[in-house]
Amino acid sequence: MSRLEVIETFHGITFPGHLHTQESLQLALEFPFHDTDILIVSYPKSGTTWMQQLLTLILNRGDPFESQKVPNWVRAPWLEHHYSATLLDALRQPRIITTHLPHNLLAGALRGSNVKVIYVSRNPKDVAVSFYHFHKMANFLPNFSSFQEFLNAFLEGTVHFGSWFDHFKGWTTGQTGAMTNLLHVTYEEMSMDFEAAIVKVTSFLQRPLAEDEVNSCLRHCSFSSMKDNKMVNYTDIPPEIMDHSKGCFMRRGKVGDWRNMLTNEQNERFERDLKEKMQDCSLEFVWE
Ligand code: PPS
Repeated sequence: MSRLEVIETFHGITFPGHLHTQESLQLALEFPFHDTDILIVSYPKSGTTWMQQLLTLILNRGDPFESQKVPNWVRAPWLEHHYSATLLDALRQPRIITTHLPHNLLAGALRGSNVKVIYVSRNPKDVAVSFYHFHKMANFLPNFSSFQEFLNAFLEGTVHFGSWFDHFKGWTTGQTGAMTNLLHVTYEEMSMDFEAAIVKVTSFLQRPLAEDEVNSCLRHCSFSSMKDNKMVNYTDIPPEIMDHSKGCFMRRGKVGDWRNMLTNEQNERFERDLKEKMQDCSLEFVWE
């Protein structure tokens, strides 16, 4: 059987076997972080690639060379992917590392470290719509016969990468305990005022940029620029893995696209689930 069809179940969460093995997932849990590491954490389709691009540009003081010559998965590898071990070893300090793992799985590896964690979140309705479209083009993700079927699985938390609700709560609420080195950035604030988001991130990293360097970040992180950049748009990935005739990775890049997909009934169900599952979460959401 091809790895594209393999599903790895790890700590009750399913992961695509094309990218993960039991060993690579276990290694992630025991990863020896360096205090200088910068860790991007996100549930899929929340703005991960956007943040990878921004951090690459910040560390290069706005010089776009690396962001245009090195694929995002090489310059900011996913901790849990099976091909990442050698990539991580080859990175220069400070390393940009990416993960979709939930907090409860990574808490042990992060305990006592000074890793700077940037948690990127997005309105879960937009996440669900983006993720659904991604399932159609990514041949390492299961097929769903309809959006309704996908939505049921998303709300039940049985999709690959687990429950959005658990992921979000795990990384943003009290469970993160003494993690003072965590910055929460939303897709919506990046969309609304990307310059302010740059300042927020550079302040957190204590790496202020000059005006022309900020302008370069703005230019090379724009949706149109990233849509045309082969180092982030995945068009170099063979069609048997990502079928670009079925959609684009850089699809719409909009806040509130869920309105074009969810019926009133689906939206009401989503709202009910949100209310019920997030009642123990005191964060205020600005998702529109
Ligand atoms: S993944 O597969 O988890 O790495 O995906 P992720 O990068 O988290 O999310 C992909 C969505 O982010 C959108 N995107 C952007 N939006 C606005 N501006 C920029 N620069 C940008 N870069 C990526 C991308 O289009 C996906 O969202 P949708 O809604 O599907 O368009």
